[in-house]
Amino acid sequence: MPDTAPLLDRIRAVVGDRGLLTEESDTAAYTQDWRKLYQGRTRAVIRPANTEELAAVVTLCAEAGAPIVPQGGNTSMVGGAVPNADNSELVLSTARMNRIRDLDPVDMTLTIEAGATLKAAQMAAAERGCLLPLSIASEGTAQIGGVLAVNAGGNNTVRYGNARDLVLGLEVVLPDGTIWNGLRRLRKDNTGYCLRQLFVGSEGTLGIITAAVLKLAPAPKDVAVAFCSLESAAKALELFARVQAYDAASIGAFELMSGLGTDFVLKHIPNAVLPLAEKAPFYALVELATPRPNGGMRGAIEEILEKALEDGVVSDAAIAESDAQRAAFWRLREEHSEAQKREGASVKNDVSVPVSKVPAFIAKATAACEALIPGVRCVPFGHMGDGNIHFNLEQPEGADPAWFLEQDHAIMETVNAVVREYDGSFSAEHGIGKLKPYMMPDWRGGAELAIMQRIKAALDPAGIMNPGKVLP
Ligand code: 2HG
Ligand code: ZN
Repeated sequence: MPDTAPLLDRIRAVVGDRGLLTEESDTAAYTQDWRKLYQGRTRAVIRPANTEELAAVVTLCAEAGAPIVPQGGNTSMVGGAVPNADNSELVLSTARMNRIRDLDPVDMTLTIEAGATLKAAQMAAAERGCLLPLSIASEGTAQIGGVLAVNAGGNNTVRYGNARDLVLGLEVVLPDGTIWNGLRRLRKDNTGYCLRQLFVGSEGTLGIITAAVLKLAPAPKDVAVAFCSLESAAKALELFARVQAYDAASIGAFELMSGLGTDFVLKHIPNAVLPLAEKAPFYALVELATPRPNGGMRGAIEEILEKALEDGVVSDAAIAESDAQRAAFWRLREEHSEAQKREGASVKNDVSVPVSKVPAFIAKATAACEALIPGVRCVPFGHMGDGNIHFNLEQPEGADPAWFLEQDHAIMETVNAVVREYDGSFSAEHGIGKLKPYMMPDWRGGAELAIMQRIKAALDPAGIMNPGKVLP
């Protein structure tokens, strides 16, 4: 990268002192990912206050040929938002662009800027009696722009789809600084190529999402949550099939947890308590929800579980009696990543298979990983209702964390071989980022990767937008 001082002066003139961080103590939080897999360096973190400022900054960077790494809440699991270690990339943070521009409870739409956290967006929707039906463990920190850029999935995909399915309109700044205002809130709009879906899932490699129109749903008024123990993942599938047959439209979430992963939560997370008398090899968190008041969710879940207990599908179950208990059940699920981090080094496999293949996949992948690394601790958990399992591996007890992390490619290859057997995907909801581009030719090679490369070349010919991410 050429001398950046003149460029940074020009950028300062656009965003002011408040919008430019250059001291290493200030930029440190932006240069390392949540998992601490990558330590980057940057000369500056730019924090524009609005779309016009952001576009002006991108224009200046494009003129200078300066590579940009867009960043939201920096919660990527695949290093998607951190700069390289060679100090050649500038970080462009959307954090200050966090306004809610509009919420229309009749259109059921929320128009919101990229830097708002997902939690803030959910709360804005709830205040007006609506639901933003996207929920992920990092929602307090993750920002809308990043959530859309990576097409996050999370807990409610089984019912509402992924982030992609909630996007009606987008505003995007392209790699040359052009602002594309596609903030339409239409349910029907067949007008050529669907550009918004091109940017959703592009992980900041084609442009920077600055605002979006999101589709809302009616807020649930009757919710029932159960925490169930199960002898095996196969029993969890049987339970899922029963809930689906009973009332598929009411399933809000169906989450799977392993006994070991839950033990880590109980060990590391303060005040975490198992709501059941005995531990089990697997647990499922089942949420039923309806916008109808007194919609019978409690009765439904009781009926399903009574029969499932009778038939030996479920070993035990607790139904939340209050909002606080419901939150406590969810916490046991949502703290899985944090607990694994505290337990030691872990290698993550964010994969998906057809829902019906989840138990077979878990069994095979567990056997394969245990054969590869004796003593490794498999921690499968996640969104069973949509087939997305986080097949994470915790280092063997007492092993050197650095040594374990060096095995990451071998581990991912082993798991991916099983994923392939079941026609699954090597990246379900976390994206490709910096961690997985090398897998792309193998999984998406041929015409698919060639199309992606042509799109990238057309929109970002100089390759300044999030270089080294997604594409090999
Ligand atoms: C979750 O479902 C997140 O909690 C993180 O997607 C999963 O830590 C992980 O691998
Ligand atoms: Zn997940």
